[in-house]
Amino acid sequence: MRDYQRKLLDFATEIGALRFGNFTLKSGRCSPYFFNTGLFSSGLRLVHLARAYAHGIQDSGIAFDVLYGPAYKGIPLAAATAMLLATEHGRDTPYAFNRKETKDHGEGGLIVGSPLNGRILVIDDVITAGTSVRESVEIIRSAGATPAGVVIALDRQERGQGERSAVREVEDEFSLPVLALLTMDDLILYLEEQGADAALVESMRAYRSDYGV
Ligand code: OMP
Repeated sequence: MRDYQRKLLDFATEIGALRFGNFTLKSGRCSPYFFNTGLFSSGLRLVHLARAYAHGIQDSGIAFDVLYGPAYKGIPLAAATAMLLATEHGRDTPYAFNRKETKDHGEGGLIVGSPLNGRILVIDDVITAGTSVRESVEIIRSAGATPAGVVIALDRQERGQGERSAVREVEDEFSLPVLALLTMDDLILYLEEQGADAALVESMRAYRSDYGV
């Protein structure tokens, strides 16, 4: 695990953004953990999260022109990560996001911020089944731009619509790289390193083997 990944895990645990217990997911699955990026809800918390995204993006070497954050959760992620890319990596990156409702007055349109020109990197929170990523690819293509990749905080490594993982399905279907700052395997490793309760580690492993790939 890289230093920025461990720091993100330490901080996410500290603020309760990464929780262990019983959670019902969007997919209906019952999960022993939940990662809630909505809890990075202060200036300092957002800096920690955006710093990890900026590191991951820089390390990945994915070439792109505009960072795109799908509404609503992707909006602060795109804005904050563009700030960290500029202030900590000397890379002034245009960013954009979509409205959920098209406006028919004022500036109009579906996209706010930089126009979607060239190669677009989608920034999102978590991929479980990949629903939200599919919508973003459609929006980018209909704007005449090219999706360049997807960056997410957590890949839960769960099966998507078929037997492959949701992330692999997105990569194959759209020929796009998906960069995850963390994976479920990283979480299990982290719990073991921290000497977590054996029953918790076991429940994570059991979930991974039931729904994972
Ligand atoms: P998909 O759109 O099916 O990939 O599900 C991803 C969404 O599930 C995220 O955008 C969240 O709204 C939510 N989610 C989390 O935020 N964290 C988790 O650990 C799990 C989920 C989830 O419900 O699967």
